[in-house]
Amino acid sequence: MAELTDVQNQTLRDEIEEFLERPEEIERFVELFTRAKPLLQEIAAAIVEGDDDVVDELTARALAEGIEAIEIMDDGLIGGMGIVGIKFRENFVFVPEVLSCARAMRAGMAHIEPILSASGVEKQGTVIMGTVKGDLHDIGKNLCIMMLRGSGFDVIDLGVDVAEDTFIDAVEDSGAKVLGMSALLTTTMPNMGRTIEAFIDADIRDDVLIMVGGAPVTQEFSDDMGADGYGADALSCVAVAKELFAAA
Ligand code: B12
Repeated sequence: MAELTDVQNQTLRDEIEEFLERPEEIERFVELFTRAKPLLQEIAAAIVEGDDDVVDELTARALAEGIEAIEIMDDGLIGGMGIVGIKFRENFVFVPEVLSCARAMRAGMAHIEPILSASGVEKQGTVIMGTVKGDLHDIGKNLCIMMLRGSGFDVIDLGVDVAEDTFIDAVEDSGAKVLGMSALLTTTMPNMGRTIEAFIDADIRDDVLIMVGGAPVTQEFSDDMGADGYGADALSCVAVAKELFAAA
């Protein structure tokens, strides 16, 4: 098992030591950052510090050095955001700081997206994606969209705080066969179920297959509300979309 001293990056070592308390979370981040390449550790540290200029520069450098876009995303960008999430949960940082970190994350994603999208894979169909009503979290949804586009899907991004009717209009207007909903708040998760009910009420539930995701969402919750698929991360979002298209 890796030890905290095995993490090369001083900022990340300090962050783990000062802010992480749960043994399983300490272990997870120590493992992740011990394995992550030094440059990706620097990217994670810059995300934690909310420094978008540094994330911008280092992500470009990592790509220029030949590091895979997915590896930069997982070990650098998502790794750093994971620490931010814990600090936010434990009230060590507040909304303004998290917004800076989210801006830094976007600066990195801006380099990754064109690469994933240009991978030249076979076209797969159209997916509609949106974060449900009342919810402004879009980092995870945007990562899913990047991965979907990179896997050959056309994606209609409805953005955040998307009302039931907007989802319905988008399906009717585009004829898309798959719809993905994201929610990050326990208070907005029920809006996924309400949206599914709105599709039933509009008599078009059979026209579209619906997948759901977001940190608090589980397979059980997805089954209970009558969704057709659930994915825990951006990779499984692509896998679920493929399965749903195969079943459509
Ligand atoms: C960044 C962030 C913010 C930013 C959002 C910026 C943005 N543009 O998104 C800001 C500062 C605006 C914010 C605001 C708030 N937030 Co906030 N936020 C977070 C934080 C730290 C990280 C979320 C994130 O981006 N994670 C990284 C991404 C990569 O992960 P992800 O979103 O889970 O997505 C992955 C998977 O879930 C999956 N996935 C996601 N969507 C989908 C969809 C489909 C179809 C599929 C298949 C898969 C899938 O794939 C993604 C990629 O792997 C979380 C903490 C956490 N641990 O989640 C809190 C958190 C979600 N926020 C929380 C809270 C409370 C709030 C506020 C209410 C705070 C406040 N007092 O104002 C507001 C609510 C605003 C609103 N109405 O939405 C709580 C929610 C608690 C709860 N039980 O509901 C959390 C958990 C923090 C905590 N307290 O622990 N937040």
